Amino acid sequence: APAAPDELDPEERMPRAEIETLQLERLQWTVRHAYENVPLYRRKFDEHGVHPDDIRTLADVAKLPFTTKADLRETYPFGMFAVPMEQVARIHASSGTTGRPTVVGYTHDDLDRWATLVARCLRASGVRPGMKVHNAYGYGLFTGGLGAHAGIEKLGATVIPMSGGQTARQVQLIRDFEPDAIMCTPSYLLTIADAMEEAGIDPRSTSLKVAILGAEPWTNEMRRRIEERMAIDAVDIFGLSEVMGPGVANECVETKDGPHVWEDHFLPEVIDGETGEQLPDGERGELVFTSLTKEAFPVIRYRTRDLTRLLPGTARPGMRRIEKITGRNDDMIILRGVNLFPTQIEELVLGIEHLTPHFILELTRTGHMDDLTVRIERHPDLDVEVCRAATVVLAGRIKEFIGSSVTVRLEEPGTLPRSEGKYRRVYDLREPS
Ligand code: ADP
Ligand code: K
Repeated sequence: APAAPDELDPEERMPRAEIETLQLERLQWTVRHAYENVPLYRRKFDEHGVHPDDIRTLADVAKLPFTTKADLRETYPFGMFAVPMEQVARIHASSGTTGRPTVVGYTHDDLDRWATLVARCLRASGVRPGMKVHNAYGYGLFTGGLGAHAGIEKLGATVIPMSGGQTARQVQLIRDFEPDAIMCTPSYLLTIADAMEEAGIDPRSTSLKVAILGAEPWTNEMRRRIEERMAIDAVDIFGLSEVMGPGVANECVETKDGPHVWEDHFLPEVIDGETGEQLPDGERGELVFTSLTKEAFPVIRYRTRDLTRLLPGTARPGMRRIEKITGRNDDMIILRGVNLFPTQIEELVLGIEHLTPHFILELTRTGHMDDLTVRIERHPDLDVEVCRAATVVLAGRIKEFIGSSVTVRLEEPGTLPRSEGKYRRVYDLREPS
């Protein structure tokens, strides 16, 4: 018989006090490991006047310098690896929309721990050994595909290694193979649901019971839409390649109240992005992680640029949760002095029943004035006038929310770009000034 969850991975349900004891031991190990084996960490610690011996309590983590994407670029490609290359079993790299990609490495044991944590995420999402999981995260250098793959196998479920793209084929294989769960980005699941409808399949009628969705921000409004449309549970998985990949944190299906951080392996902090000051739990700021068990690529106070807050654990009381991440510093739009995140528009759009989730945001400039245009596809089954009325409601709500006017343009069904992975929502067409 398949092992019960706790037998597979007892640390998952450790009480808070035990987690903290483990965290301190592992933090001390990590800091020493980084200092002794990564020249950049040694240099930064020395410049900062801090030594591994100074880490006596968990709070001492605040004495350490931050690590940023710039540090990874400076040491491109392998300068931050803390083990000899012969011990590196795998390399991944993140997309790197600006400049060089960031490269990360894993030992065999790192890969094994990663798989264990993704298996933990899957269990928290309601997936069990013996179920079939359709994996539509992209395979390759991106951590999503292979990261999810290993976790599905580790759990003892059956992996269907579909990767991203070839959407018609995805639909056919979902119908033929009857998977219980699917893993992909939330925006790609929308593409798949559309393709089901085009193929004459009711998205509510498939074998899928749960979707484990991540790699990009998505709102609770989007969750509601997806769950209704596909008759599934939609659960949030969070991660980033620098810290490990998918599986750093995951929601529990019974509460769906934000991802629990697997704190036996990662120490989270939230800081004020401007001052670098650590913020108390409950306050919003930039999420920072220190890895606790990584051999090949330890990270010390890595600044994710993701914005959220730390909350007490619920379904896993030993671990803290992060509030569902709705934005990253890099995604922030500054429109006439007002800060705006694409997810805030997503919430407003999906709060209006007659609007589709297919929209993009375009920024333009006339003279010194910035303009935002929301281009949104009309609902194929609804009267054009009904859709037009809904866009007027949307324009009003956005104006109320940000205090200035935007243009909302109704587009024909199927004319805007569709997601095949991480969706590009914002197009900045302003002249570089
Ligand atoms: P890249 O930096 O190239 O996007 P990654 O693939 O490592 O590289 O992406 C990690 C980032 O993706 C995170 O820092 C976060 O911004 C975003 N992300 C991942 N999972 C989620 C999620 N569940 N919710 C919101 N954002 C997420
Ligand atoms: K999914």
